[in-house]
Amino acid sequence: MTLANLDLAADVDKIFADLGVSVDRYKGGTLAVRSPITGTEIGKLPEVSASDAKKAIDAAHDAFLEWRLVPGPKRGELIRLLGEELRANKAALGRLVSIEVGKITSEGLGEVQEMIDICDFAVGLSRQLYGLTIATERSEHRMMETWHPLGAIGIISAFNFPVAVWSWNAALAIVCGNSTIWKPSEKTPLTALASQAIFDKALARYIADGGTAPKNLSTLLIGGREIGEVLVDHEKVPLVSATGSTAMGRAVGPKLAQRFARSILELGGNNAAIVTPTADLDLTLRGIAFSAMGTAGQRCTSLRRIFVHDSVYDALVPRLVKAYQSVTIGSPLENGNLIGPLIDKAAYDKMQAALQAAQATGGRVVGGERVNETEAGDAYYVRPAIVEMPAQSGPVRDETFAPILYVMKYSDFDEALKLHNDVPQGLSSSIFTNDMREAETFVSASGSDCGIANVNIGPSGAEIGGAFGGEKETGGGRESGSDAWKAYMRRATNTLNYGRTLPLAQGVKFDI
Ligand code: UN1
Repeated sequence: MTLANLDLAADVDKIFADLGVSVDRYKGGTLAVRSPITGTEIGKLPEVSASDAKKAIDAAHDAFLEWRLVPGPKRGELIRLLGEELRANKAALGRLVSIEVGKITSEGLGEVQEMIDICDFAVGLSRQLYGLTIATERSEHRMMETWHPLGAIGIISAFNFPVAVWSWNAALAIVCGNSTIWKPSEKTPLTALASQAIFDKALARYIADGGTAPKNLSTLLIGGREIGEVLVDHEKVPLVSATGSTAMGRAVGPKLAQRFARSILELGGNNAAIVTPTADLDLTLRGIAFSAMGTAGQRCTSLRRIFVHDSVYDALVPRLVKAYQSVTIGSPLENGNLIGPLIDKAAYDKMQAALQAAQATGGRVVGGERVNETEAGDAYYVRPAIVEMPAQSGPVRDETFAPILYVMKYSDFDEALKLHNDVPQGLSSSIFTNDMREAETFVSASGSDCGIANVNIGPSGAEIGGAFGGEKETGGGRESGSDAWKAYMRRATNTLNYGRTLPLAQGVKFDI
């Protein structure tokens, strides 16, 4: 089937009909959504006003006041049901992710799997919100810490992982006893609406099974930047978890700090790999191809720079160039295609500007041109670009959200490591090596300065079990696994005296 013949609007109708979402909720509003697959409109959603958004946040706060009293494992039961509903609706939601974002089918499904995985994690966590018991210096005292729910948590998500990132935050926040308010990207409100409908199904089952839950536990706010601002400025939101550009983080972070609210910021990445003399080149080729070209270079974790040792440069780079020239590009709904479209024209323009700037600084560009233009003039498919650079300069230091891989040659490991870290961003990183010293150095204190550092796999495609996030201009936040849940709770230190005297700490005397 050609792109021009695809009827994506009909697909969307069917998905929402199956989910029980009425047409007026995704058509007939003001926020137009286009599928990047064809560039055609697939929805027009009603937007919330700023004053209604404020009221919704007040209501979410009220929901929190009730939900925090529900025991953790019972809260976990709701998320268990959410995981079940996601399993039941995996194909539909995965397809909608593909339609709205342009991800290939297996990546659309993978995104929903990531949601299921975090639900499973959160269910276990709901019985493990552990605090410490701490040795006290005073006799007949006990000291401990307790983790309490925090409040109505704001979630601002980006287009590229339109639903997984919501679920990382929402599943944890809810088992931790919070309510959530979600402002999705204006580019991807349909998948948000579908996820909220799936959440509502889980909630209805939970209540039918005898569970107690307040109204407005999970709120979706569809709107533009001004709605994000309402969320960031509202005094009843103690934490905002925001994913997006560094520019967005620079606007949001100081505002939250000003009112002493917390933030989890997951911003730009400029992820690199070092390919050393002992690298397994077959594995390296596959690792680079997936991380650099996959999702059309539109992951925060996408591979954007590689440093290749001069002894393996000629054995690897021509093979990579060949892979770039032969990779299959086209409708992400069609099996066999590995590269779908860019999200929109603005992304395409930014890619072309970066390639021109790279050329102007001595870069040799292969690829980057538009494909399928005659079939779908409003869709932006590109051949991924591979650019041999004489140095790490010009656009190499920026995150361009497109499939551009900058290739640089090195001869000294320490120098490569230095260049690896010499960019403003610090999300993810990798090394391809079979040299134990290089591998261990890379993940050591003096190695990669990123939040994620991998050996013999690319920088993208992390599992949910680890904490996800990065350093420097990436914002410092951590979401998802490990102990990231602690950011969604407040910690109280408790000292209890079960004796009849009142010894003071540090030997202080105060006898009256
Ligand atoms: C993102 O691009 O914002 O590690 C998230 C990965 C995915 C998540 C990416 N699990 O590539």
